[in-house]
Amino acid sequence: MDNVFLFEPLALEYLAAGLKEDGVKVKILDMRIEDDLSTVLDEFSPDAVGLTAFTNQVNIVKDLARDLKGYDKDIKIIIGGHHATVAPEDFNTIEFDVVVIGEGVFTMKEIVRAFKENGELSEIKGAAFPSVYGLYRTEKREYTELDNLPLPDRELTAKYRKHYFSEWFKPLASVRTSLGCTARCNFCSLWSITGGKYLKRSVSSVVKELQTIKEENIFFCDDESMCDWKRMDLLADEIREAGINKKYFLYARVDTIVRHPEMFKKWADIGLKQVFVGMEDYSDERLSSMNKGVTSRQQVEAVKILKSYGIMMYASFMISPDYTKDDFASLKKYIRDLKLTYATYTVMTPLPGAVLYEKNKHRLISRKPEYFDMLHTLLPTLLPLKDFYYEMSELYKSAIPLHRGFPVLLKFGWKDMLSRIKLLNFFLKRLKTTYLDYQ
Ligand code: B12
Repeated sequence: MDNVFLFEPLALEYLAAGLKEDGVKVKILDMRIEDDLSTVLDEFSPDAVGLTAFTNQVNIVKDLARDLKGYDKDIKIIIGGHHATVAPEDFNTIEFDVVVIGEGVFTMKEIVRAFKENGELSEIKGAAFPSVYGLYRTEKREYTELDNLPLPDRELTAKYRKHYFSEWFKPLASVRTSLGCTARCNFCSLWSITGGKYLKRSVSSVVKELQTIKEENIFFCDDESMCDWKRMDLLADEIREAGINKKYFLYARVDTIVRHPEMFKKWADIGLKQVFVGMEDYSDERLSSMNKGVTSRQQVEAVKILKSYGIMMYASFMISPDYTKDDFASLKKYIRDLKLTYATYTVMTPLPGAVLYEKNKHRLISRKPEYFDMLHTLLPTLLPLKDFYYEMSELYKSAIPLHRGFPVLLKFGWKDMLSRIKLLNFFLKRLKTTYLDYQ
């Protein structure tokens, strides 16, 4: 995936900004780019190390924590991020000193302060401590108002910044404007993490942050950017008034596009180039069983609206493990009828913290963290695995006909396009043989 998109480590930049406010000396090591840990440890010699991970990265951070303790057993290791938030007990191992649940800036500040002053860690809200008796959890920490957080510290990633990119945008910066979602899809855990709330920053604080960013391309690193359309309408006005000239890429829902086309027009005028849309499925029955809250009719309309404003739809479909060959064929026909120019396909995955996970956790065919990458099925497929993955790779290969996909690929430029085609070929081969991973 890191060959397809690599985004700045915004979580670490937030945490670092908070610590620097307290006079703590901080370094960010982006090990996706610079993997020489021992040199950094020799030079920087940290007292504490914070690690972040999604579920598919759990074993990576466990190995890292082991390496760190092997280097110096007194280094305090703090783990936070999405997986620590939804399944903290998975980090109940001796390598970790503290597990942080949820938003981490203030928790991290308090932890470091307690380490420095030999203070009482158990009084810090939103933390958990590994022990042989199980994870000891402190009182829950409510989500911080986003405007109370410092702006992320991008100076600490200055040397890496040219490497951050997504398919069409390089270099790319990320800005978080909100957290949570107003929808209640059963495959997603994000709305429940914030206790159902949609937290948002003020328009002025987002504009202030945008003014500090050098990159021309901006990804709005939200769970769902457009939920509060009035706020986003205002943000577009303020961005224009401030004379900010950038290109934007964000997540939006089909129903928001259909209900507020004029707001998308406004955003297209100030630089919105691409919208990632979770289309998920062609069938209204399946959409409804996911509690997606949109219909295929709305999808058709949303495609037309974005196209009419020259915004590229980055359509994402989630293949249910119960897909038959007919379902694959119907999805392919649907995508062709919609005249989409770009689409990606993942496998519907029960992610920890989601309703879908709670309902299915007893029947997972694997629990390997690495397989929570939305490409490995974790539920039994109706088709034999080999056929399922053959059909998946066929979708990638041929659902978008060449005459429609090619002009979009051309936007990469010839040189980049050739390397992209090579990468796609490699990916397709890998996808087709994914069934072998289960043997
Ligand atoms: C942007 C994003 C991406 C970016 C990458 C972001 C990055 N920095 O690398 C891209 C598009 C590349 C991406 C890819 C993927 N993503 Co993604 N992504 C997100 C999204 C929308 C926002 C993440 C983010 O940066 N938020 C902004 C920062 C500031 O917030 P934060 O990470 O939550 O950090 C705060 C706290 O968690 C805490 N914290 C975090 N780390 C730490 C560490 C310490 C020490 C402490 C104290 C606190 C702390 O404090 C932070 C400060 O505010 C999340 C949704 C979400 N809310 O997490 C999904 C999400 C993380 N992605 C998800 C998935 C599944 C994937 C993919 C596997 C999907 C795929 N097949 O393509 C890939 C995996 C990529 C990989 N390399 O392995 C899932 C993860 C589910 C899970 N259980 O793991 C999420 C939660 C979406 C979802 N609907 O469930 N993703």
